[in-house]
Amino acid sequence: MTTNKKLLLWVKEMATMCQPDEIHWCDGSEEEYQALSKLVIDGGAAIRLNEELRPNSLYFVSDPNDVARVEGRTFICSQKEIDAGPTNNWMDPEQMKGILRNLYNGSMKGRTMYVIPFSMGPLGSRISQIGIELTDSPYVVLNMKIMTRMGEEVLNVLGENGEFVRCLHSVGYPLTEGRTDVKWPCNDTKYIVHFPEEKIIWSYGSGYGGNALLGKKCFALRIASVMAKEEGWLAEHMLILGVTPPNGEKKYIAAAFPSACGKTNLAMLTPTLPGWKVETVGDDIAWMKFGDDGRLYAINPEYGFFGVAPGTAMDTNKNAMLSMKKNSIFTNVALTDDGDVWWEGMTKEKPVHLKSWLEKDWTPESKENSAHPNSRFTAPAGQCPVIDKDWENPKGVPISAFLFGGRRAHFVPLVREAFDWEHGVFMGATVSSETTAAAVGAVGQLRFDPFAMLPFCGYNMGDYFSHWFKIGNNADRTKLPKIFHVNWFRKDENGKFIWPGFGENIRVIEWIINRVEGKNNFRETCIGRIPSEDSLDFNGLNIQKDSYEKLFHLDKQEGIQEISSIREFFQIFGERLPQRLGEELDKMEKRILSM
Ligand code: O2Y
Ligand code: MN
Repeated sequence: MTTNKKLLLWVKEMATMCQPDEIHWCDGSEEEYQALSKLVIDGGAAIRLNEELRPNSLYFVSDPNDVARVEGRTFICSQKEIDAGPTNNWMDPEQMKGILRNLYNGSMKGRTMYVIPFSMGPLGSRISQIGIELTDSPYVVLNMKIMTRMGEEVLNVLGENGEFVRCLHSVGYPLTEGRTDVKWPCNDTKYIVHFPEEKIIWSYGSGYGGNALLGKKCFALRIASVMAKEEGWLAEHMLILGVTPPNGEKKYIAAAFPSACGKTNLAMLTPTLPGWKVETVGDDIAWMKFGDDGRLYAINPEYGFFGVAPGTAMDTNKNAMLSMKKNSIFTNVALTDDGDVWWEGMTKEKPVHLKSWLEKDWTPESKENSAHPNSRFTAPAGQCPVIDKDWENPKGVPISAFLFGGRRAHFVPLVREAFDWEHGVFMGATVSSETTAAAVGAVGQLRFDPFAMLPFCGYNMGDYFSHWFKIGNNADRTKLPKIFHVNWFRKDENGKFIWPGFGENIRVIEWIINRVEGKNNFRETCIGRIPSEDSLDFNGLNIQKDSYEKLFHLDKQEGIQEISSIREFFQIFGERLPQRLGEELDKMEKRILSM
C-alpha cells in the first residue's frame, strides 16, 4: 500500500463519485494476474486458449461498436481553446468535468474499482513517469500488466510525495438493480478526455485499446507531449530500433509512421541482406531527452506490444508471431476449432472452420473477414526474440536518425534525406498518409498527419512544430539525429506496390546508415537528397529493371499539387504556424517550379 496522501485522497474522491462496490489495489503479481484471468473466464468475458498451443493466453471479443480509437470523441480540454489547436476537439474544462461527473456518478456500481500503479519506462529512469489508472475493467488491468511496469514496486518509487498522472476509466455500465453483466460492457456515450494543465485523463464508455489502456496514447503521447514541451524533451509516436551493419557499428533509429503503417513490422524487421541485424527497443512510442554528451537518448515507455493482428504472419513478421506465442491477450481475432487464434493473412491456407470475432461460424467461403481489421494482440516485449539488450536501459539508447513516413501511392519517393534540421522538421510537419482501420472512420483517404502525431498531440500543433525547431536551436547540431522520409507504399501504373517492403527495407536502412556516417552516396532533388542510382542495393531483388526510376521519379505537376495541399493544410494553424515552416514551403515551391 501507499502513504502518498495525494494518491489516497484522489482515490477516495474518485470512488465517492463512481461508487464501486469494492476497491482493489493492484500489486502486479502473477497470482493477481491468474485470479483476474479466472474472473474473466468464469464470467464469460474471455476464453483461455489451448494451453499446449498458446500457453497462459486469453481470448476476448469486444462489443461490435467498440473496436477502435474514437478520435471524434477525444478531447483536449486546455484552459484556452487556442492551446488545444485546430486539430483537436476542445471543450471548456469545467464544462467537460460537469458532463463527465454526471456520467461517472455511480458508473462503477456493482463493480470493483481497480487501482493500477504503473510506470511508463524503466522504474526509476530519469526519463520515466508514473501514472495511476483507476478502472472498472479487469480486461484493462490484464492488458496494463503486459503493456506497462505495473504494481507494488511503482508505489515504492512514487514514495510519500511523488507526482503521478491521474487516469480515470470507466466502461460506463454500472450493474444496478439486478442488471446482469455482459461480455464486453461499454456505453454508446464515449469520452476520451485530457486536461493537459492538470495532467489528468478521464475516459468513459469504451473498453478498447487506446481508449481504455490509458498509459498508451492518452498518457505516453497526449499528456507526455505537453510535459515534453514544458520541459524541453520529446514524446513521439515512434518505434525505436537498433541496427548493426556487417562492420559491427550499431546505431539506433527512431521512426514515426501514422497508425497501422507497419511500425511493428519495421521495429522487428528480419533483414534480407547478409550480415545485418535489427533489434527492437520499441514499436510505437519513444520518449527522448538529451544526455550529458549532447546526444538524444530514447526509451520505450511501454513494456509490451499492442499490435494489429491481420497481416501479421511468419513471413511478414516472424518476431511478432514469436513474441505472442504465450502469455498474451488476443482481442477481436478469430478462434480456431482447436482453441487457438487466426486472422486474415496469418497463414496462406485458410482454416476450414473458425468462430469469427462476431462469434459466427466462418468458413473460407464466408463473405466477411473472420477477424476485425483492427483486431489486436497484446504481448510482452521481453518475449520478442530480437529485443535489444538495452531496451530496459534507464539511460535510453542514443538516436542517430529519425525517419518519417506514410502510405503514399504517388509522388513521395522511397527514401529522401532532409537538407538540414529545419527541412527535416518541415518533412515531419508534412507527413501524409492514406488512412487505415486503426481509427474509426473512412479507410484509404489521404490525410495530413504531421509527425504521425495528429491524433496524439496534446496541445496546439503549431506550437508543437515550434517545439521541434526549438529542440534544434538549443542542441549541438553535429549531435542531432539526421532526418529522413520513407515511403514503402508507392504504386506503379497498374496499382501494384513497386517496393517489396518488409525485410527488404534493410536496403533503405543501409543507405540511411551510410548517410549518417557521411558517405556521399546521394543526389540532390527539390524535395531532399535521394540515393544515387548505384548506392541503393538492388542486387538479388525480384523487381523490374526500371524500378529505381519508378521509386524516385518526381513529377512536376504532382509536386505543384503537393505544394498547394500543404499550403492549404498549413493555413489551419493561423498565427501559431512557425514562420520557418512557411519559408521551407516557399523554398520547396521555388525548387519545384524550376524543375
Ligand atoms: O486503440 C486502438 O484501437 C489501437 S490504436 C494503436 C494501438 C497500438 C499502436 N498504435 C496504435 C495507433 O493507432 O497508432
Ligand atoms: Mn501507434
